[in-house]
Amino acid sequence: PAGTILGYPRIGRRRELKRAVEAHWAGKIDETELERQAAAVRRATRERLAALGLGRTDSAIPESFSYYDQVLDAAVAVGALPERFADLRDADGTIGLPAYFTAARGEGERAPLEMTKWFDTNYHYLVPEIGPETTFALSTDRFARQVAEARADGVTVRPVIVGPVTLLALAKPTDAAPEGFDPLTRLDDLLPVYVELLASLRAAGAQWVQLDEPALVSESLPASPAALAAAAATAYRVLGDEADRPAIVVAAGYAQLSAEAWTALAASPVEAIAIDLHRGAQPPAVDGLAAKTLVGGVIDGRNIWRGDLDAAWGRLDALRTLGAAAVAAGTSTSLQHVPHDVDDEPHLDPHLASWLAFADEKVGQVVTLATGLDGGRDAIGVELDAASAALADRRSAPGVRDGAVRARAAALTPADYRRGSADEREAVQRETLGLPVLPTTTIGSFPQTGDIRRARARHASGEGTAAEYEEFLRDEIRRVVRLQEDLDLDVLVHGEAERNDMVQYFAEHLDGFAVTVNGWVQSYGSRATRPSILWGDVSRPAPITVGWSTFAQSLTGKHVKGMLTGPVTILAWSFVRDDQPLGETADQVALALRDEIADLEAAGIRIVQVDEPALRELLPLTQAQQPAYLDWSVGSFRLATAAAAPGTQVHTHLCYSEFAVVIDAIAALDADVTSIEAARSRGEVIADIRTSGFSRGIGPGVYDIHSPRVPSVDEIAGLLQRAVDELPLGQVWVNPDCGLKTRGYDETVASLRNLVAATRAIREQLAVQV
Ligand code: THG
Ligand code: ZN
Repeated sequence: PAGTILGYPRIGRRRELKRAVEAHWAGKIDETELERQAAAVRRATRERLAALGLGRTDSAIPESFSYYDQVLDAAVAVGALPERFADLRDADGTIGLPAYFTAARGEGERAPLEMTKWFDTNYHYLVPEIGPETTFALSTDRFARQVAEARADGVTVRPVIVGPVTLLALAKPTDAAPEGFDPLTRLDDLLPVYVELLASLRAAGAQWVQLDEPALVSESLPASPAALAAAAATAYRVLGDEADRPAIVVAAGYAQLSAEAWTALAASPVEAIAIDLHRGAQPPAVDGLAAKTLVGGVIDGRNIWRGDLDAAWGRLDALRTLGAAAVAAGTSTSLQHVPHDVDDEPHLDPHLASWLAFADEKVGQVVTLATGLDGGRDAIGVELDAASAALADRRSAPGVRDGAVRARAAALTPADYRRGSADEREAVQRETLGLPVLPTTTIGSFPQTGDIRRARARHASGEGTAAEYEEFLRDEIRRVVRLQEDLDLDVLVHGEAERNDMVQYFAEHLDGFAVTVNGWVQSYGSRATRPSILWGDVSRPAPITVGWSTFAQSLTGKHVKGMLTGPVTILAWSFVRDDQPLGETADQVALALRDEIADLEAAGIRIVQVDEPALRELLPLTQAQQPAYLDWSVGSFRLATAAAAPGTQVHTHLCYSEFAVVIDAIAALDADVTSIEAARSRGEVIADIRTSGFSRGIGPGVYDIHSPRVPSVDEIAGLLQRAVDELPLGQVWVNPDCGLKTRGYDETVASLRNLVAATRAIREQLAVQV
């Protein structure tokens, strides 16, 4: 075909798959019913894609369904599940849904596979565990069944499967593996199973298969680009030389394919290569292309702008100069990173809507470009002109550029990014805040109970009065403050019952943002978020959090922290305008937060936390781009916080354990206190803090909030002891790993009680030593 997409959202337009899967987990529907509902989602997708113009019989329609995660799907297909799930397999060794879901979610003592971010996206995949002992064998016929299912409906789909190089490159060694084991060394053992898998797809009627190899674009994996390219050369020679297989398209989206990998794939016997021409540049002419189809990924698979279709056409047209047998239009990545359909957003401003393309609109763009490839530019002149007109309209639309916002940003000087001496701040704060040694606090959110969700939903749907909702939230704050006083925590929070999501809440209260109703994007498994759309210059029409924070402060003699989400995280978890550098947009958000902090201070709030859990997430994959990123991201945080008075204690919170990777950036944030996720890798985190010379307040989380387990007093005291042994006493704070929003109240109260008791025990012991 002259056009295709690399993958499509799998959760269903109304999150039908989430409902089905969660109902199955809850025991409400059996496996047969789950399979039936999943098949209905797949059928609806195929029919939708055909209606949008992808061919039913030319393999243009991808089959990219997954019950949970595409990496787990590939690991399961080749039998690469660790030993702890072995007894969940069927008698013949097949990995069915019970083993699949247990590997994804864990069960009792059986830990799930680790989850981590898929390249630099907001999607999280499950990390395969592969060791020298892993036995590879075809362990499910699910991919083949899906091909057959589509054929029965008259559709020849192109199954999408994570390729062997990426599967191994993303895997971590099993517990049984020797120190330093590299899963990539198992490639030769793995390939025969892919050979068998491809044969089974052909037998089921597949004419093409798409093997996803985004590892070939990354410079951030343990294996070097050269090692990955060498593995790809081996893999695609072996797979390509087999006769009994569908045609292969190797898809390497998410960034520029490495030069080595490009050369290797071009020289291999695969039939097609799909490259990212949105993030990546046109590759050079190399040997082997004359026998290949090139799929030019000119439509951005991970943002929601209608974009410059004419420029996309130009890039695609240029690709034809490389001498490939054929060129097809494509997306830069799977469309799993964008919502389904702009037409499903009745409340979006029509003007804004005309600038957007979600998955369905992007399919339309690909179909348009494919028509152009077949019939020449004139055949699509009308569509290209319409897209250009929408882009011009967007450039000049009110709100996209706001003179006051721009003037303020233009007037910034380096001094606006600097707070006074950190040592002096520390002295003032020690003097005035009156905090004990080892101050205890929480990250910010308290459990979001069914009551809170229901009240918010009622309010959102226009039921009840605003005053009733306010009073409900005030009651909630009263309860949370009283609870924290009873627990005897030192620095309190208001609990964030008013927030659905820590980014969406701010997006709803800032100019320049829009929010969606049905714009769900899978985050992991059955979970999704609705990223906000940052489309215009950002400003703050009115204070956002000040009322809630001051109300909470009025209830207690202890300090209540103001709670804000930082500029980098707001950008990372939104769809962000693509017409100016991210750093400029981040600074606009920072200025709005700077004003919010000033208002919090004026209202008597003495401690303000600005969360940046996504600081690490946006770190570019290519090392050459990392310094510039750290520069603007750290800069925007500093711009947000630098106007705070020396006596105002600025906190930040980051949730990931690879602390070492960004320790310098964290220090450069110049926050007074930083809390981090550390319960699962505490030893390393404390060692990293010590060796880095990080000298400000630090709260390495003392318990893992991702599990309902209540840590004992002894356990927490042990962790604290380690922190006070290795770090200066005055530096250490005591807090959980992360916010408590997803936990229940029973375990939260029990855990916090133990946290306070453990802190007291260590304080007493220290007093004795002194
Ligand atoms: N907010 C936003 N983006 C995020 C996170 C966030 N991206 C990264 C990380 N956190 C993703 N983690 C989660 C965790 C839980 C859920 C989604 C992403 C989740 N979602 C609910 C669901 O799918 O049922 C829906 C939540 C809702 O109703 O709004 O549980 O914290 N913006
Ligand atoms: Zn966190």
